[in-house]
Amino acid sequence: MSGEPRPLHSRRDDPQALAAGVRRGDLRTIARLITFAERDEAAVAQVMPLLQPHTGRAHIVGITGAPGCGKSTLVDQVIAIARAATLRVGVVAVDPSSPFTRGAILADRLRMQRHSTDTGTFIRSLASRDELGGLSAATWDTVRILDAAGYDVILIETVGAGQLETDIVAGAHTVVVVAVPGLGDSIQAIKAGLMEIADIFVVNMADRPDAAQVVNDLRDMLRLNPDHPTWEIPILTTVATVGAGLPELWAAIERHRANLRESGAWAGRLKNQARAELLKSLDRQWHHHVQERVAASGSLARLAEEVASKRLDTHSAATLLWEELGWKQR
Ligand SMILES: Nc1nc2c(ncn2[C@@H]2O[C@H](COP(=O)(O)OP(=O)(O)OP(=O)(O)O)[C@@H](O)[C@H]2O)c(=O)[nH]1
Ligand SMILES: [Mg+2]
Repeated sequence: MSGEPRPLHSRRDDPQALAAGVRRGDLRTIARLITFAERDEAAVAQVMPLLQPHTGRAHIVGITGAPGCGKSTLVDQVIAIARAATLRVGVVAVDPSSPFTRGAILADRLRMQRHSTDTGTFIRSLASRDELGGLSAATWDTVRILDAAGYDVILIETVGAGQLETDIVAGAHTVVVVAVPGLGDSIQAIKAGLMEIADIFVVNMADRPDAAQVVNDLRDMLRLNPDHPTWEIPILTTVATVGAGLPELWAAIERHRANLRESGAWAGRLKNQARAELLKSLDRQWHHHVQERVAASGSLARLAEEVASKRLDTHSAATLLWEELGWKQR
């Protein structure tokens, strides 16, 4: 990730052509642009302004929960239901450790590859990470690309393991948090950050013992925190492997969408997400700028030498470097 814009590779990478391809729903172009987003390539910064006016239509649904709780299996089932309702579905699986299991989806993807005009389902995994918010930026660029391409529903699957993943999914319109029985204290098993962002709870693997206990624990927990004036958070049970409870989950997702529209909260979610994203983007640009300036100044080696030979401490050296680069102290 250098600060220098990379050259565009070919005519196909012309921003206008890329944007037009995405708008047409051309799968190769969509895939290509997402790859650019993953690599933080200059082309993305040139294409996104062209796509932005065409975003805002899709219902963005986050599905999160502990590793192996059945997120991908649920996503598979949700895709099937949405497709049956003739909706087009985009899926962004962030850092997935297990593959989509459903043969039908694989078949769908093969079919789509053969008929590149079939834009019914688009599934993309993002596995890259960087602590400056690169994963989040790539995820949301991907969401926006799929939104501009006309996908009606965009599902983001993230493992609810850390703050990074929680932040990513918190910007979705509708957040589905998945719990499962058999992980000991069921509430403890759901990370605190996830509890707060859930719009819908799903207790998956309801074919296992103790699913009812998890439901009860969640219900008690919600009773203790009743601060959702316009939306009563449902607790649903599913057996994702056989699709049990899936129509009810889909109905709840649709109900939540209608609720956001009616309450006026629809745009608010994305505004919060945009604000967080903007700060991260600023951080990254600033970071690259500082790196470049430091590399160009030549002072780093000299000051490091001073620190190594104990003539300076790191804090004072950083302050000197900061001043040498012409910046004022805070
Ligand atoms: N018994 C039972 N097994 C399930 C159910 N849902 C999913 N599984 C199984 O649980 C395993 C994990 O399912 P995934 O859908 O890959 O779970 P995931 O949450 O996407 O996993 P990661 O992406 O690795 O975090 C698979 O073997 C599924 O077949 C369910 O309702 N009941
Ligand atoms: Mg998965």
